[in-house]
Amino acid sequence: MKKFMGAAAAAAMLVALSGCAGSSDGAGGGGDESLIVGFSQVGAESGWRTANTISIQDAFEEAGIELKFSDAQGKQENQIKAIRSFIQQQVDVIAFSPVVESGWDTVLKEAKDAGIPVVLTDRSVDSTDTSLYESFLGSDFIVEGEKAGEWVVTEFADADKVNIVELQGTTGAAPANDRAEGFRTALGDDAKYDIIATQTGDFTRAGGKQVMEAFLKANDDIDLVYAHNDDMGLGAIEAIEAEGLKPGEDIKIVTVDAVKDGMTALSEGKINFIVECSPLLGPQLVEIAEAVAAGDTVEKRIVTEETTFTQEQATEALPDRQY
Ligand code: GYE
Repeated sequence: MKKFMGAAAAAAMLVALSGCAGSSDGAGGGGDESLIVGFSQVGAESGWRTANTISIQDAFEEAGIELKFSDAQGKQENQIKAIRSFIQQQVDVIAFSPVVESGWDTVLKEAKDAGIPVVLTDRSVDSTDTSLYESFLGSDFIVEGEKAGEWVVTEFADADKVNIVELQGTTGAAPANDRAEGFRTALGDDAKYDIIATQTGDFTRAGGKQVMEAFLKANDDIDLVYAHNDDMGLGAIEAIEAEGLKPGEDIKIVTVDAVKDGMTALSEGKINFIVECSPLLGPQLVEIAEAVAAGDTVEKRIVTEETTFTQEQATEALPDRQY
């Protein structure tokens, strides 16, 4: 409920911002129907990504705006190609979710020179020149990592030593960098928390399983898995069960996302805690695209509102979970 109110408030704010919108040529009528937005998606690596793609496609369809959708299959070079193609086609707005943080300045400058506004969604870039994009809509991944770490500190308050293994997201991706950082900040410098192994599982279930198998082979005293998303946590569950151990009991698990499969595992006690990351960015992205296409200034940073889930809260939320 809280999240919906947050999204509605943000949408209202954007509408207010675009209230003084310009198309004063008297042409009227056409409105959004003439807008064309190019969107470059990361890929289809996780349940989160699938829900995000559906949210975006549905929202643009509902608004009657043409969306040119391009799937980068996890490769930055494909995103750069897609953005160049959008520039060539002279779309009205370019939106994309950058697979990694670095290496965007050149292509973003090309879009700027062509006069096409760019909106970042879900993940950000590390460009120091923030005039290269209009707005960044998405979660605060550092806060998400901190929430995971804070849960660990409470959960293991009475333990003398906590051996942690970390399944990282895609190397170089903002959510991987920031979730690692926020987690460490929350653990602080208490020596009892020991991250004994950390490796990327590329945000996929198969990747999480494979890396967890290797972690289990190399360490027989793992207390906790911190997975940067549900899918990798679900892969880790398979690896732990294959070793004859009980996920959630013998080895505790904390993840980020809160997609349906993750919430189901949490409700069953196989995951112990999930930090929510909302993929439902479509409606707000439409608002932003409409505003920047009209030449309005929008908030440079729009942060998604999110919560956390315990086992009980997951059981309660599951029946209404949309994704
Ligand atoms: O957490 C993960 C996905 O960028 C927030 O990417 C997104 C992350 C999400 O693959 O499941």
